[in-house]
Amino acid sequence: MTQDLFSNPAGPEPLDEGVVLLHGYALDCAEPLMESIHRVAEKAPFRHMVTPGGHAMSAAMTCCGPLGWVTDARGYRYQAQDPESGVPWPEMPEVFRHLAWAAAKEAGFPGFKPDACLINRYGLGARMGLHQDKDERDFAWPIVSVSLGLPVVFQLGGLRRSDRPQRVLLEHGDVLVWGGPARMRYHGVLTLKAGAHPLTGANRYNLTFRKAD
Ligand code: MD3
Ligand code: FE
Repeated sequence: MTQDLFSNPAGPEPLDEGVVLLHGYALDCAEPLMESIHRVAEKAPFRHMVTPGGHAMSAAMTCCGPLGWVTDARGYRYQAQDPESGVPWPEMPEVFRHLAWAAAKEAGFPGFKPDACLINRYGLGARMGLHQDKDERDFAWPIVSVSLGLPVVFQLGGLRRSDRPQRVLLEHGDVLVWGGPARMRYHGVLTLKAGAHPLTGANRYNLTFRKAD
């Protein structure tokens, strides 16, 4: 293993070309973020979406903002309505928008105004296999990710699926900005282990902010 799992000095840390780790950047707003997640989920409940291949995802998902990412038998896409209700996704909470904007600026992407936030909830045993995020229109914008609750081992692969992934521990409050040459890298998360977090219980939440359109 080339990556040290347990040392993360404070401040922006370039993990690799185009990847900026802001360790603990969301700690100060973790409580409002969690309250906002719960408020979004009252309107657009977490659900296990089904891949085009017919498999239910182990992470539960919901979205907020003008666009939401969905998967079903027809494929992957962004759309303005929650397919479960037919109504627009909940508005992106101000604390979300501000965090994404500030983190992107810190990482060298001023002016980031995401139009989609995908919220993933991982319970015991949930994982996400290696994939690329390529359903967005303009890959010049970064993706900003925010980890809350239980830690998980993240896999940072390369530009080809066959590239051996590096392992990075993602912890409560970590914010990562994936831009430039990192934008199209394969990535995933290993199986969530049992645990208890004061804010999230047995879960890990991940927010990913995207400019989809
Ligand atoms: C690297 N989520 O929602 S966040 C996803 O922890 C997703 O829920 C994971 O992958 C999670 O699509 C990982 C970190 C992340 C997000 C987007 C990336 C890493 C990325 C896009 C390009 C490269
Ligand atoms: Fe992804």
